[in-house]
Amino acid sequence: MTESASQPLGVTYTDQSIPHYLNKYWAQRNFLFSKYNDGIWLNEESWFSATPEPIARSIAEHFANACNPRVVVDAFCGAGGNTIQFAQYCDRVIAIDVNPTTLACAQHNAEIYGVSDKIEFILGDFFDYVSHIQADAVFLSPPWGGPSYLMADIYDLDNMAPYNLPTLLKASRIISPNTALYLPRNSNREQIKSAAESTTTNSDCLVTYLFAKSKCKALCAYYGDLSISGNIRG
Ligand code: MGP
Repeated sequence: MTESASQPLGVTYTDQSIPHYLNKYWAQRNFLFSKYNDGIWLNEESWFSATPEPIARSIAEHFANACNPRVVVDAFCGAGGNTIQFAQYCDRVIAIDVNPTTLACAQHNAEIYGVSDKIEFILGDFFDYVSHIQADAVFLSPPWGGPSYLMADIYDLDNMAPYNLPTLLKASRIISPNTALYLPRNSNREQIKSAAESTTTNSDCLVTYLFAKSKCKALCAYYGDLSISGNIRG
């Protein structure tokens, strides 16, 4: 197990201590992080928003194949599932999270995967940093307003809280048009498409549905050069 400076409260669990409402995520712990048993830290809110590792890897591979970015921003890095995978494919990842416990989890987990030297961790609000960051591509896995997103047949991205799709895209494009969003699988595709049309450089967008163990978990909306699916990594 990798030792980190100090372990925050409530980031390690057992069969007995996992809160009942997180049981389904606990059952998938080695699927969320294949190195879970090496001492991965996850605070309560990270359990339900972590990207399953095979999906995080496929997104990082898509970034590499589509535009081979040198520097990637992970704007809502959570416990680091996506950051760790991006770090395997690019030179540097800028990983941002507003919650100090969540960011401590991401730092610790990156150490377990042996990629922490490629990551710059920032404790803060992504929106405060957009004018100060230089990067080739941006990945956003924002809050979806909790697990209730599945109550609607079609999820309204204009009402996603606390940040809706237009707000997120407007901010990320200050850094780069090469932007991807990890969104609910029932997201309104018309809204994803019309958001692409609001950019002046490239109105294309690519939507991929992300499956794990034969079940659709989420979708990824790719804009800018990331919307080009056929590029081969140079
Ligand atoms: P889920 O709500 O557990 O759905 O989310 P499902 O399909 O009912 O799960 P099942 O396996 O029990 O069938 C599925 C995946 O969506 C999670 O593993 C996360 O990767 C992602 N996800 C879920 N939520 C609520 C969020 C969120 O708020 N933000 C982000 N970025 N991802 C989320």
